[in-house]
Order: sequence, then structure tokens, then C-alpha cells
Amino acid sequence: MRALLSVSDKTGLVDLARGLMALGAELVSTGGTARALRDAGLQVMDVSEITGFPEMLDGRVKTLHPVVHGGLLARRDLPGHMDAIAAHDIQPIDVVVVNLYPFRETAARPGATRDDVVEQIDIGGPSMLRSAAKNHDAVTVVVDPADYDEVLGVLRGAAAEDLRVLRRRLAAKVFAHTAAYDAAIAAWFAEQEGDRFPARLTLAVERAQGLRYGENPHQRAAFYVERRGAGLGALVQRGGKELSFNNLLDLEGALLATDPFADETRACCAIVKHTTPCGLAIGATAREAYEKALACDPTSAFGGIIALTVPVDDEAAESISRLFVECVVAPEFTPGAIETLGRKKNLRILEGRAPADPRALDVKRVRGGLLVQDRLPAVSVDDGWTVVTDRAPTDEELDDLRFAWRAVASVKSNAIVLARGGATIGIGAGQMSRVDASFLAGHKARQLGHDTAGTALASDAFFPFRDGVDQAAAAGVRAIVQPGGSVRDAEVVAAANEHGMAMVFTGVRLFRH
Ligand code: 93A
Repeated sequence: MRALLSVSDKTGLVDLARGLMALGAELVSTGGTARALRDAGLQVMDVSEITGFPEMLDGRVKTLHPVVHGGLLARRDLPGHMDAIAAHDIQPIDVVVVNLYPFRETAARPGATRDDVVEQIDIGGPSMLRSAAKNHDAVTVVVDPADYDEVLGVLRGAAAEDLRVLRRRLAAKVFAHTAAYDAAIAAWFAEQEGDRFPARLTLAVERAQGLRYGENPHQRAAFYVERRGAGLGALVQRGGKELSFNNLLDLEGALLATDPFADETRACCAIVKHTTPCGLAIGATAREAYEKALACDPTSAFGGIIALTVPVDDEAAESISRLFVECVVAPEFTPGAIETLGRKKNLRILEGRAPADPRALDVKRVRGGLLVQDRLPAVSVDDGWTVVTDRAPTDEELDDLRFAWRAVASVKSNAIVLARGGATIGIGAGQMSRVDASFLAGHKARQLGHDTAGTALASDAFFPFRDGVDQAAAAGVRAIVQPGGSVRDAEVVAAANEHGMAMVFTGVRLFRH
């Protein structure tokens, strides 16, 4: 048996090589790998000994040779193939262990030059992996150090059927691996060219965890990440059951809701149901923010997902623990908070920060394709805002408008938010008409005992007619922030003036479909 080892990540290499030698394998290796094996006292041949060629071009050509690829690709069941390699003194290679130059890691390193990154495009490694994987009927190909033990186990067992099954699985893994590796290279090139929407979009994602089921119990599901330990994958679970598909979706909604308040000196809390907040507030403490958010709509908050922008202390945890919730996510939890919340066996406690990458693409699935767009940029206030009514908002109203505008960004369209004193008091979400969203926001607020007089209103898109404004006035709204831009803006502004309201145009739309 001949085994070729050529690895950048040398984890587990020596133990694997020892195991292969114990099985009678003759080892062949490239420069650094051979050195590591010799340092461990193992006997190994250099690739140049079998190819008759030295490693060339600073290592760019090491294994790219017919002696290597003939030994990998020859079909053992075809006499013609075996005769052909024999005629050229080529010996079959039975085991290939390769992992690739760290391209992604280099590209992600601050200060890496273009040359540094390009040099880390592995050519010989993927070629060997692909040759070996193509000939998986005869060759065992290993790309992941996590598989070393299993591979040794199966080789030792020498059960033909086990080896056949393993080789197929390893070959599948190789092609997924080289495809993802090339996808990362393609993405890097597109980025270098400033090509945000290239003709071919390659998204390399890997499975972070299987999920019990999807949106519904009869849908199978898994969670894939672009990079391990980033985004939602960076959160550490400190208690509770396994996260579900809907939990992850709602966690994204909850973080979206608190994102615009990341720079706030005060605490911000969002309570989310079905990806939309049913309460959002800022407060002096975590507990105050939570209780103000809860007060918006305590009925809907049942079974919700809570996000906080500040550490959860003992008293906030005490308050949260009185409600049935699915998840709480926050940058930190005090030990007392973990203990209090941890008593609720089903409550998932998630600790850490998961900031959104502003450069990441926003992707939506449609049948037959993907819709890809920039992420919605951070919601800004004041910038480009114009007062369009006779009356300008008072300082207090302006504060409420700023809050409401940041809040409405995370509400499903059509979205209307009523706010006062740094808290939502009525949310109309996901309606097919704006006037219904407006009605619902006021209706829910009153139904839950809120006084809507003197509130501020934010609308995620313009009012197409004056009816939404009339309805808001009837509910007691005194100030409105909205993008503007309707053909009937004049009619809408006139309505606001009639009601003595202040209205601000932002010039920016915040749809969330
Ligand atoms: O520069 S390469 O694309 N040219 C090659 O012929 C080649 N053969 C193996 N890179 C090549 N490799 C890679 O070298 C392997 O994929 C592995 O990542 C690395 C191992 O090099 P060393 O044994 O010198 O540490």
C-alpha cells in the first residue's frame, strides 16, 4: 500500500502516518509534510523521489506529475490501465491525505497583500483530491483531520464493504470541499473586482447543525453558516433546549430590531414573535427596557424571543423569568441571571454579540432562483429629514419620532409603529394595506389599555392616501415620520396640517417583506 500525504494543517498527521505504516503503508510526502514526519522519526519518501523531478517554482509545482496522477487515476479493474502505468514505472497510490493551503484564512487576514492571497490558491492539492475522489473505487481520500481515526479503523478492519462505503462518503466530502474552496476563491476575485453581483454567484456555506425540523414538524431542516463562529453561530448557548429553525429565524428578527439601537447609551430590548417585534423599548436598565417592551403587548409576548443590547443582570432575569419565552439573547448574563433563567428548562439562553456584516448580501429564495440585494444599511435619523408641515415637531416629539423610525425598520411591511417615551405602544405589522396597519396599531394600543393621545407614528413607506393620516389623528397621534414620495403627498401633508400634526419626510423607505 502506498500513501501520499501532503497537508497544510498538520493536526493529527503523525498519528495517522504511524497508523498507516503499521498497516504496511509506504509513505510519500511533499516538503513540509515530509519534514514533520521525519522530525517524528518516521520513514518517508519525498515526492521528488518518485517523480524524478524536484519541487519547482517555490513549491507551485510539487505533485503535478503523471507519476502522481497516473498512480491515483488508474482503474485497478482495467488491465489496459494497469499495463499503461506499469509501462511507465508508475505505482498505484491507495491512500491520499491532503488538506489545502489556507486560502480563506489568508484572504481574511488584515494586511494580506494580493500576492499573499494568490499564492495561497492551492492547485496541486485539489488536483490530487479530485483525481483520488474520481477513482474512489480504489483510492481512500482524506481531506479532513476529523476523519483520520475512522479511516484507520476501517483500514484495520479490512472489511471490503465497510471500505467501499467509507470511500464513497470520503469522495463526496472531497468534491464538496473543493467546490467550497473554489467558491471562496471566486468570491474573493469578484470582491477584488468590485463585482458585487457577479455573473455567477458562488455561496459557500457549511452545515453548522442539523435541526429537529423546519418551520413545521413535517419539514426537514439544517442550519448552514458562511463561517464558523460568526453571526448567529457566534452566540454561546448557556441553557435550555436545542435551538429550533423558528428560534433561529426569530433570533435574527430580534437582533434586527435592536441593531438600530446598538449605539444607544441606554439599554434596548426587543420582544419578537414570528420575526416581527411585538414590543421594543429603551430604558435606563435592562429590566426597565424589558418591562417597557413587554408593556406594549404582553399578550403577544407570550412565547417570544427577547433580545437585549446590555448584560442581563439578576433583576432583569427575575422579571423575564415571570414570562414564558423561548429565547433570551444578550451580550452577557450575570451568574445570578443564568441561575434564575436556567431554572426554566425550555428557555434557551444565548450569550454574545452577533453583529451583522454590513457587506453581506441579503438573499431571498424564490422558485427557480435567488433574489440578492445589499443588506439594508444602518437606519439613520435626522440625516435628510425634512419637516413638511406648518408645525415642526417639539423636542419631545422629535425624540419619539427618532425612536419610532428606528423601530419601524424591523417590522414586517406594511408597518406602522406608535411610540412614546422610548417605547412602542402599538405595532401594526404585515398588513396588505397601510390604512389597516395604521388601524391595527391604534386598535391594539387602545385594546391593551394604552393612551394613544400625543403619540408619534412611524410608517415604513409613504401614505398613498390621506386616510391613514386621518385615522392616526383620530387615535391621537401628534407627529408622523414617513419617507414621503407619494403622488398624493400634498393631500397627505394637507391632512396633517388640518389636524395640527407635525410631519417629517425621511426620503428613505424601510420595506421589510
Ligand atoms: O503550490 S501547489 O498548488 N502545487 C503543488 O503541486 C502541490 N502539491 C501539494 N500546492 C501543492 N500542494 C499543497 O501543499 C497541498 O495541498 C498541501 O496543502 C501543501 C503541503 O505542502 P508541504 O508538505 O510542503 O507543507
